[in-house]
Amino acid sequence: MAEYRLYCFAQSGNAYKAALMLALSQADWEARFVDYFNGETKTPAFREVNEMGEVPVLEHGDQRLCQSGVILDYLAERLGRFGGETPEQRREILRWLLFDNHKLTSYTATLRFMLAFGKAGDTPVTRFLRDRSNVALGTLDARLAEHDFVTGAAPTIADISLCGYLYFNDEFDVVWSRDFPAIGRWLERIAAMPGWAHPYDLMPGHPLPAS
Ligand SMILES: N[C@@H](CCC(=O)N[C@@H](CS)C(=O)NCC(=O)O)C(=O)O
Repeated sequence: MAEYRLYCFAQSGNAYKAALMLALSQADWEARFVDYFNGETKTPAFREVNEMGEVPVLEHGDQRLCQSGVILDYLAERLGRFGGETPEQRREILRWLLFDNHKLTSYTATLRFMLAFGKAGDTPVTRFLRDRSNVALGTLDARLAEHDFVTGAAPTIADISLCGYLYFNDEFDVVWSRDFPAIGRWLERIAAMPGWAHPYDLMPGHPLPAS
């Protein structure tokens, strides 16, 4: 059995944040596939694993953690990677983790879900989500026009969190070079790091079976 066990599925950008951290840190980990598209996260058995009914969930020894930001913080501490050096850096990482969870991932992931899996097309709801996602992406793009990584010259768990959904860009109709070029260059820098893999290659469950 591997040292770390991650409940995940390939289409989950939130689970990707934890999986990517484990991969970039060359940790000893294994995936535990969660059959989200057949309702596993809604089952009583899964609620025993996570009362919030979500992936990712990380098991390590007798610990069981959920919420990608908490998992990233825990892994940074345990693995000694991507966690920042000073209290100021750690607060800066926390600032971007909160921005990601509230403003970037929330709107972008919901937009992508509705387009890619809900086949919603162009509706008032998807237009609202796209506007909100674009504002958050614009904030990130402006930051990355000035810095190689979100909190400075080196990658941290803030980068790992913020990029969680952004390698799925063809599923929410964003072209980085056209729309947010600094984000595109940053995604290439992350993808060049040893251990990087696309979410569909890092976690089980892709492609989805034909419905
Ligand atoms: N804030 C949470 C979000 C986790 C989340 O939304 N997970 C989704 C998959 S990407 C999920 O498991 N949803 C289950 C459900 O809604 O039933 C985190 O960062 O871990």
